[in-house]
Amino acid sequence: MTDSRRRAEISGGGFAGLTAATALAQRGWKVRVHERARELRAEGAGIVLWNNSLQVLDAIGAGPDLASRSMTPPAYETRMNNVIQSQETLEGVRWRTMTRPHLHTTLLTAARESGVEILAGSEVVGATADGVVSFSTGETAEADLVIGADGVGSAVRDSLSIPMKRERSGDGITRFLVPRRKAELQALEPDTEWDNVIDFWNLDPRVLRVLYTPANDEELYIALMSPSADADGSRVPIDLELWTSVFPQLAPVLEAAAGIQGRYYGYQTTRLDHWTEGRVALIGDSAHAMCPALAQGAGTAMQNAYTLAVAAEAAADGDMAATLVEWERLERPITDLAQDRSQWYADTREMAKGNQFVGESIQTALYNPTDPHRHEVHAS
Ligand code: FAD
Ligand code: 5PR
Repeated sequence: MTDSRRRAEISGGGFAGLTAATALAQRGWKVRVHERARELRAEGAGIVLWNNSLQVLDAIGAGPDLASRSMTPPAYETRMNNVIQSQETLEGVRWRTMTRPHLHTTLLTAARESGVEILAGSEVVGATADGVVSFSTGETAEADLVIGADGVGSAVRDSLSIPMKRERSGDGITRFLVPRRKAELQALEPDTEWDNVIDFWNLDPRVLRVLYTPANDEELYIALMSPSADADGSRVPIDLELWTSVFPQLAPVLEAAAGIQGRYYGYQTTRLDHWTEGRVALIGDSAHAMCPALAQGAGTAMQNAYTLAVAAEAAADGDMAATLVEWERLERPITDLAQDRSQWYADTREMAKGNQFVGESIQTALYNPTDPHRHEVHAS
């Protein structure tokens, strides 16, 4: 008997690719994920997810696994020159912190349990609008839907020659996972709630910032930001003397970070003229890389992965291209908003004033991509 299931070929086994793969497989599709790296693992340190992506994790059945090793800190605190500007308790807003390896493992498990075939060491070199993917081996495959989830340097995107605008910021960041060392931190600053996320900003006389994010009981995610023009501030491994002179209360965890090589990432935003081309759709950083200010790069990647799977499932035979165009029309504005706000925060450093997650800056986080009625217009 021939396999009558619809087929999806996905380039990239990151957060976007694994989410789309799982959601499609759970809808009866035959799905292959091609990951260029030989090993399936997440690069990077920690991550914050909000309601929009937590809803997606629930919908694909990965909620309990994710919750088992992640946390919701009591507050999101902002300090400027060590003076508390705000402690946002984010009442009624779902958010969680975790390590990147934990999120990646959670998604890998969900994908495998849903029957997704994951091929490590498989590099995609391009795709065509009619659904043919080609690989570095010279082989090709045909699919009803091709997904480019291959990150900011996307080969699928580049092969389609979609016009793209890239905006680079002057700031960047080096990220680490280190032990919590909560007792030592408490000894240095007893009045501080060390379970909070604490965004330590210093603007004067020198721009240096540490974003302190507990990821679970044992692991701490710290991100050290400086302008790329500051050679000492952006050096890796970090200049321990410089960082502890500005943030003495973080000495125990900065010492741990200094023992790790680290890598400095410059912020960038990429905007595409369009996200789809025939049977090909782009999601995640390949379509909409953004500055990390609102912590929505992975969140919007997973959100768009999920809504894409739902839309593709509903597409009639021969109608995939039009379905994808309509999917982009409906889903893109809420991602564009997160990109614009993140770029604005990165450019202005307005987050240093506190109350970071209000108004338009919290809208994407509150979005529920699994609500079938989310696009209905209510006449009032
Ligand atoms: P990627 O994670 O880049 O995955 C792409 C995958 O495709 C990789 O595994 C890669 O190896 C593979 N690949 C690439 N090319 C090919 C090819 N040709 N063939 C096959 N496979 C290929 N987001 C949040 O939501 N919350 C945060 O707190 C947050 N913090 C951040 C902090 C920093 C400093 C930065 C830089 C980003 C942050 N982000 C955050 C953003 C987030 O990391 C990205 O948006 C997210 O990882 C994008 O996922 P993706 O799956 O689209 O791409
Ligand atoms: N939020 C998070 C983050 O990792 C960063 C930023 C905001 C969770 C940077 O790494 O503003 O740069 C930011």
